[in-house]
Amino acid sequence: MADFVSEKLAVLGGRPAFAKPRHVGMPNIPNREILHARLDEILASRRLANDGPYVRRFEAQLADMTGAPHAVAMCSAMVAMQVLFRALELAGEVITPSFTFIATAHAAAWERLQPVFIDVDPDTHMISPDRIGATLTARTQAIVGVHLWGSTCDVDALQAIADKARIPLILDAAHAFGCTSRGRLIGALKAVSVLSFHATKVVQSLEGGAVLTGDGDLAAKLRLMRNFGFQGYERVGCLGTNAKLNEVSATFGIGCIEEFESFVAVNRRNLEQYQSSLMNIPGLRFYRRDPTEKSNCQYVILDIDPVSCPLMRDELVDPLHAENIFARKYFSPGCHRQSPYQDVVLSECPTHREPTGGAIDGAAHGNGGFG
Ligand code: T4K
Repeated sequence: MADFVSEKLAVLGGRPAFAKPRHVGMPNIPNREILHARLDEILASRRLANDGPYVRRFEAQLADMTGAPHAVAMCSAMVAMQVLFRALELAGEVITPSFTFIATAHAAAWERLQPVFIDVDPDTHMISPDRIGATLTARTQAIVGVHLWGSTCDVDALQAIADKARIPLILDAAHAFGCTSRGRLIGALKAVSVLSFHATKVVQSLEGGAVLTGDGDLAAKLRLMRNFGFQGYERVGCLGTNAKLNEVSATFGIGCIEEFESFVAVNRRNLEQYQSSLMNIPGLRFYRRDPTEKSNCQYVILDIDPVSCPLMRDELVDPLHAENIFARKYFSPGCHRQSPYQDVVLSECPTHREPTGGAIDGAAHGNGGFG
């Protein structure tokens, strides 16, 4: 609830509704006593990094919670995607949605892969498999689908296209810890998935990520590559990098997994409260999640209808900021309009326009939206 409700909006000189800034993406902090005890243990053991016991425990929990045969923890989702692209020896183009966090495109481009951007479905905000069409060519090396807002994209349709083209399907699952696709946990899918444990995610390890896969050989290769390619103490078996997760980060991740259900319950309660409070405002539409799927309810997403809403997204966000409610315009502008990708044509989107939706939330967050 607001600390204070002024007759005059803050943007017009009134007192802000909240005395302190309410940020989108404020981190979930697991039980402090347990966290402190584990940090003491780490400090006493002096085992801080390099595949230590907490990283292994975190990986076992991840596999268990996501249904993945193998979970390989890394220092961030973006780096995990880069290492994965290397491990799969991709060279050429990858098909991916433009409406995603820039890391999806950057991970490909950093590995000298050309992102080919596809427009998204205005209702789901996620990649439309039926738009892939002619963008799939002999140069296409993989499809990189993106799950958003605690919902999953149309994995089965994407997998069918990838299988037919004999290319891998990779899923950017940064937002999808604990979510299902047609009732299946994301780690149990054929596609390789990449999670993020950035501080703003429902399960956070300060910074962190992981690859989930059913392919034991791929998992073994990723483990080598994340640690400079070392096989044992001396021998370097392949090109590698430093993509390791450290022990302190792993303890945060472990604590968040232990409290995952209660974090989701808070997200759900917040979401329901926003919905019941704002649902009658003309022109605001809440993002619809499939009620038959499990969702972490991590983001509260609003689309703005330009016809029935008197204010557009950008006109709404500024007054909210003045009230100390730091709603965000994720992800605006789209990747294809950011400097590194401006020359890349957004495929098959004659109707594409800049997003006009908005996210309103001080606790859990996000935004999408199309005019
Ligand atoms: N794929 C997708 C679909 C993603 O959304 C992301 C990341 C990735 C891949 C890549 O994952 P990582 O490589 O990061 O593991 C944030 C996060 O930095 C980013 O991880 C996340 N997605 C993205 C959606 O959001 P910004 O630019 O919004 O971050 P920032 O610093 O503005 O933080 C957001 C808000 O959270 C702030 O208003 C304040 C609050 N905050 C943030 C931090 C870090 C806190 O209260 N405490 C904190 O410690 O990107």
